[in-house]
Amino acid sequence: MTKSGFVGSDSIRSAFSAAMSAMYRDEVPAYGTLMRLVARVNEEALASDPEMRERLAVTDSLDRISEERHGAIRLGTAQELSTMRRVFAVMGMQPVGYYDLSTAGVPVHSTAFRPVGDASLKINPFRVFTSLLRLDLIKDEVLRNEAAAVLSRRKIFTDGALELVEKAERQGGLDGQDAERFVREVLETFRWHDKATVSAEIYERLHSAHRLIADIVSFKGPHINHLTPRTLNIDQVQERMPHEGIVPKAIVEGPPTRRCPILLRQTSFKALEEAVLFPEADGSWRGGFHTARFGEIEQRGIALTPKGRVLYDRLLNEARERCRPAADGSNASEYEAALAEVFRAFPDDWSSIRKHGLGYFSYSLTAEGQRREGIDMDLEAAVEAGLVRFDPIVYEDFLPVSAAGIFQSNLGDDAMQEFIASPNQKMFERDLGAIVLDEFAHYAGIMRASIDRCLRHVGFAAA
Ligand code: OOG
Ligand code: NI
Repeated sequence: MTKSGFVGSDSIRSAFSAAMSAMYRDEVPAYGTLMRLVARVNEEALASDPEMRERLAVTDSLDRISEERHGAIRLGTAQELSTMRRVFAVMGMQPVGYYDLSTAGVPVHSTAFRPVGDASLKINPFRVFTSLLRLDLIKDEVLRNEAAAVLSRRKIFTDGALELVEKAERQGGLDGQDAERFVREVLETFRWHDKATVSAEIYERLHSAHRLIADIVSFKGPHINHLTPRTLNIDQVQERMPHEGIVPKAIVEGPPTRRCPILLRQTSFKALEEAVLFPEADGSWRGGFHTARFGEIEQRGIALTPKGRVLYDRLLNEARERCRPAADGSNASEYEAALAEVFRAFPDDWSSIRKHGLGYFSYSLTAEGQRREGIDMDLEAAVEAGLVRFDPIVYEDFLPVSAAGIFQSNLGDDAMQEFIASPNQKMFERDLGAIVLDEFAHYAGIMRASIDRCLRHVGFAAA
């Protein structure tokens, strides 16, 4: 509770992510199975690596290590997106980054709503990858207009949720009772509805334009389509999923296994086919199926600078040119080998990563550095002398190629489709009603602030 009597936005976010997790485990039992596997693998990883255990005990809460880190939704209209921005703001989540997925054959563009401050991330890092349908990429004009008409009629937020968002904005926060109600009301927007709002015939047409379009347009709201806990050993979970009766996607997205983890590695179990009902003209319901919901896991590494990211992108492209991963997993080990080999060109010790300017680090005084005062040394010399240490800053965002891989494998493996690449951040920001935060500038700012703190305390000459 803050001084004003309002509940802190970090607490509201924590309550929301816990409520969402409970709802999703209930709705998608395979997700509960994945959560249990992740918790087991994390326990084993901590038990077998006391050094990691010690390190994580300092920086993270060990008892919440296996909790969700992110989820994802797909929205249909600008109005839905801008209202969602206001909803997330109440929970201390800001739009960070712009992701164009049209290049990868997915007709959406996206941002991630997430906490940005270090303290907030520590309390609860939950974020939501949020995509907006690009109706402008649907070629068939009749279908495009039909989809727009269906979307314009739906209301994805409850009246209670809208009322509480306005109240939070007006007052600058919510008291305990309102916060509790807010979480309950907002959760409704993310709930699964097994009754479609369009006929089976329209669903089929949307589906053949793109499966994602059918998923976004045909239902009452933007059901949460996956949640993603953190794993300490993603390769282990990937390997063990089949023993638990869940089918993993063909490959782990992102960089290969390394000593010094970079960016983000993710994998998922494939989306389930679920029974749904379509309304008929005579008021009855017709049975059918829809595939949308899955479970994912993630393991994060250091945030890369633009220079590091260019190298990462180049190497990833090179690996994919050597071996394009097939959706059925038939060449998965060949792809993994190509990836590992190509990524040898990316330095794999923290010191080299730092010296080459490839990653963002947080600098702090060592115990020895704290004892000494007013040392006339630049930052590099102080690092050399053991007065200043550097720790990797964790990447908290997403990767478009990986996201496309996650989308694709959960849309069905025949869904690959070509769109003309057309990033349109301006249009996205207009629809969002705000500008997205630039992730690189954000990490650079964290690094800069940590350097300034060092310089202030010890009075080093300018770095
Ligand atoms: C979002 C896929 C992207 C990730 O982890 O990269 C994503 C979606 O399928 O809606 O969540
Ligand atoms: Ni995800």
